[in-house]
Amino acid sequence: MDKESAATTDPSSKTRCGYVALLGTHNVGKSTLLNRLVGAKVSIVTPKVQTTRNRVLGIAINGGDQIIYVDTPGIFQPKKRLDRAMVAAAWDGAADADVVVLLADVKRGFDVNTECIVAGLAGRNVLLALNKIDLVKRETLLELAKTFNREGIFEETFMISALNGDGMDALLAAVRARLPTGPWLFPEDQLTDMPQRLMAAEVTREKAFLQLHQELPYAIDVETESWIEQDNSEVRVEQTIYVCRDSQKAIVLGKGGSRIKTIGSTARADLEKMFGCKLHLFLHVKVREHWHENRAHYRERGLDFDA
Ligand SMILES: Nc1nc2c(ncn2[C@@H]2O[C@H](COP(=O)(O)OP(=O)(O)OP(=O)(O)O)[C@@H](O)[C@H]2O)c(=O)[nH]1
Ligand SMILES: [Mg+2]
Repeated sequence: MDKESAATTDPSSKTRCGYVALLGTHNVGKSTLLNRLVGAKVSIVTPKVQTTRNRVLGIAINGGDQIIYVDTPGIFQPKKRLDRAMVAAAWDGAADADVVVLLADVKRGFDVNTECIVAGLAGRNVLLALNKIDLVKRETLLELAKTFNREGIFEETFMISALNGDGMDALLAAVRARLPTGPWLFPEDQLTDMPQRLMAAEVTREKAFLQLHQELPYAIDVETESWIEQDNSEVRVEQTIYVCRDSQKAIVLGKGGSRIKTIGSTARADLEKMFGCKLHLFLHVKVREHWHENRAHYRERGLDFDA
């Protein structure tokens, strides 16, 4: 995190500013929570596991404090290179943070991945956020809170629904109280540090994830090849969806190009909202057999190829 070069407010002010890592296994709602706390779509969300592949910053201002949330990839037992890099990025996010919030899905409870994360957080002060409370009864929640708190590492427990916003005020107050005093590290209107080309690629990957099934979402990657701002203030964006095999290319295209058309139109609608301009999106599908083994892919996303 480039704290040195980031813009600051008056250093004599009494504001608070710090990094808050959102940690948890996959699919517990970390990205949904980040978007809710920031009040805008910054990180992509799907019902599929391993949606977030790299660290995503979401910056919010609350009552004069600047809170820099760090969304992280879900932590699990990694096997492949990309999985290892994702899990390493998640732990890096926690290492640098002033506050760590561990998220858990109340439907899944204290599963083996969460157990490993708790072990890895030994010695840290951690806030526990039991998420998706809209899905279970209150009695179940109290039992679950007891189970988690046997671990003895949680300073406070919060029952939240990142989806409908329940429990946000209490969580936010606890987070703010733990931030160090100091000047803001980012300009007031900045929501993330993610370059817009990568953000646009992420949105298209989200739409592709939603359209594809089984293993296919994990075989794709999206790159923004060009982003051209035209004289009429419209933007022309060219992106490539990479797949590992020819057979996958046919599935991404769909019958008569129907699937790629849906991916393109849904991505364009989101991108126009996010960037506040009319946008022309051109999608291509190409086979790049070994993109998982491409060092540049990892570098561009701040991932460690050798993790
Ligand atoms: N019912 C309910 N669903 C939720 C809630 N929060 C998140 N979800 C859903 O859970 C799924 C996963 O949400 P994400 O925010 O992508 O989860 P994540 O932890 O970022 O997942 P990874 O990036 O894969 O690690 C999505 O379908 C969300 O809509 C919640 O409070 N209630
Ligand atoms: Mg996520």
